[in-house]
Amino acid sequence: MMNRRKFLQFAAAGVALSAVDKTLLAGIPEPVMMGNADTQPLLMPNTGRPYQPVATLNGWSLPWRMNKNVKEFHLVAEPVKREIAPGMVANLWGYNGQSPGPTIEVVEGDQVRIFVTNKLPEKTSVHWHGQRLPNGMDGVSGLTQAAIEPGKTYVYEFEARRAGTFMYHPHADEMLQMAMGMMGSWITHPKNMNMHKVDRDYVFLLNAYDIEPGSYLPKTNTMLNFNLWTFNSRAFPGTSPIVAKQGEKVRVRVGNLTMTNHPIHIHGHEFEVTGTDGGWVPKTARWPEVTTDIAVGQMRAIEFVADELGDWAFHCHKSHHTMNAMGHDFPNMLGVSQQGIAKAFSKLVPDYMPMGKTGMSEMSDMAEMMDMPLPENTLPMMAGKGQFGPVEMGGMFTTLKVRKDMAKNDYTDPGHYAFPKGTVAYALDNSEGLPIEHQAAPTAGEKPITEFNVRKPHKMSHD
Ligand SMILES: [Cu+2]
Repeated sequence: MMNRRKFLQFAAAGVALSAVDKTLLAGIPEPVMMGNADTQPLLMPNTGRPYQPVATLNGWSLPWRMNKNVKEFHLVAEPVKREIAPGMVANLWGYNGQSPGPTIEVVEGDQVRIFVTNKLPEKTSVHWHGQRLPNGMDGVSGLTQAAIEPGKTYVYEFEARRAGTFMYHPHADEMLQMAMGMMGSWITHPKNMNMHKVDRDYVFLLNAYDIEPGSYLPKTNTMLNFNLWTFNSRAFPGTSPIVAKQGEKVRVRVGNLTMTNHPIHIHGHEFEVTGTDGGWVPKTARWPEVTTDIAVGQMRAIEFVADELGDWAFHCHKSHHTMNAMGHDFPNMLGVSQQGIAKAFSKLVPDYMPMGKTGMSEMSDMAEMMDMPLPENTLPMMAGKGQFGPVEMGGMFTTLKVRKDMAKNDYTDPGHYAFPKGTVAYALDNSEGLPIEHQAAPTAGEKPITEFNVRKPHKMSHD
């Protein structure tokens, strides 16, 4: 967590963070800033009522101060630099140094006051998506309040009436400001700590950007052609893993502020949707699944017992959304040799990314072979290294890492899974096939399977 001391260190080191003029802000809590895109340690509550905090994937929670009985937070809307993954930085708009902004955590029944300072070049507002609150605190500029002009600070004040998962985002020049990354998560914890209790509680937002390879600024009029699909403004392999100790009950809360739906899929486990935008799903109304579609503007909380050890994929199931910086205009080149063509094209079209003759994996190999550099500030479409080779994923992809030993509040990456001997899919190094007892026995009346199934390709090709 970035405290004041660290913030000053950052400022001294010349890191571009906005310092808010103190004289302007007398009586307002000093804004807390974040300098990097890693998953930060839990913010354990030391004032106010107790709760079990959430871990924000590639994010952090905003510290508050108690003023009498009111929890006071300070959000600063401002231009930020966000590392999407190592090798690519985007010039976004966000809050308190990052996009998304910090997660705000309160307890059901808390009286909350949020100071919002606008350091953007245009007016903004903050809408507290999903909350029950007085109409005038709903943050719809023009409709429920005047927009916050650049340089101004507005105060929002309401009681967190309903426990659950919420989001915040501007309701002023909304399309542009959300396409620039302005959003954050909000968790209202239940008053009773034993309600909806889990061992680990994660939250992140689904967001998307259209940033041309070689540029830093998102195009903000895009409706369909987004090329960067992210979990909390972070693309694989930049996404942090979801970690758990074997047997722990895990909740993952996901909010969608992109322009399309995302079927979020988990490997190796089944989950139940336990919470939606509207609150908690009654136990009798839950069913098990391995994929749940999250529509635009929706929040979903899924819960599962992490009982299977390993490094399990966790991703959006739209395969275009697990790719980075994807161009959509290339033809299907399966079966077409491109020796020589790619290099020629890349001279004419700097961001030309061919589709390979045998598939798209070929592409990354070819780029390396032909010495085709990636344009500046972009990500390979398919990236990430696993212990067995390239993962060939990007975008909305991460891993669920289940281990025998993980300390209670330890959210650090435990590294690669150590597969027990004999539990990994293996290459057949013997053309005779498996020993016969491994094959299915023929049922009565059928020809024995071995008669036609065990061929001898070696002999045939060498004859
Ligand atoms: Cu998706």
